[in-house]
Amino acid sequence: QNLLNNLYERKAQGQKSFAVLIDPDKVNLDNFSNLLNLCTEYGADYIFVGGSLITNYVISEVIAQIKRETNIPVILFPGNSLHIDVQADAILLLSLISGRNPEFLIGQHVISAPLLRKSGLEILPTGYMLIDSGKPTTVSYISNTTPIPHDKAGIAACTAMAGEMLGLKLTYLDAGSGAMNPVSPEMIAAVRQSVDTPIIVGGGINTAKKAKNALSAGADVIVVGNGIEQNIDLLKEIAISVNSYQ
Ligand code: 1GP
Repeated sequence: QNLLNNLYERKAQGQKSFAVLIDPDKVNLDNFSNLLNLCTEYGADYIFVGGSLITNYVISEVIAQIKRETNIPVILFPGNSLHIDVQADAILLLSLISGRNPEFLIGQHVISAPLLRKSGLEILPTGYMLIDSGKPTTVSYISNTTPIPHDKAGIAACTAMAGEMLGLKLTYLDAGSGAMNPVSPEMIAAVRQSVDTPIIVGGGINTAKKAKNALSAGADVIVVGNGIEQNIDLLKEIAISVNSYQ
């Protein structure tokens, strides 16, 4: 229960956080140590590991290295029940509530439940919402779900509300990795007003300005993946933006 409690405490104190998303398929193991050192140096709060489609199956090696070289909590961000690794600290148990595909609402969870119970991983029950970003993303294709239209903040607010009423403890608004447009501040603000859960926002946050926009609108945690893969200096800029709220 540590990470979940901690997320709620941080939210209560208005403390903002950032997570670095590591896609195991894109990790360059030669300079991975460098990235991990920078994550420690700039105070990344969490490392998320995962993706909707993973092809090279080095999750285990990647997590082992993160655990060896940092003290940052590792949270699985799975695309399906194959993406579980017990070396992590916790797992975002994502129910894809913006979609109507039962497989990602509950199906994969049923398959994984006995393993998760045995694993000792902290379970973070998460209402996961995909938001249209202007172009199809891997996750919308793989999950076979329609994202919430970019400008329909009301739909996002009602979806988040329903997720919270069903008992989901975190709300994740995701425009998808490499999104052309991140989730709009208007939508984040509408969701902020409709739920008390911590709100995680990711997808297409590739500048400090976009990070600030998401945080000012009410995100508690921002997730940055692609932006850092393309420009490692962004890590420092994101850290500065997040710290400016403390
Ligand atoms: C995607 O929220 C994450 O699921 C992060 O997206 O890779 O675009 O930063 P980016």
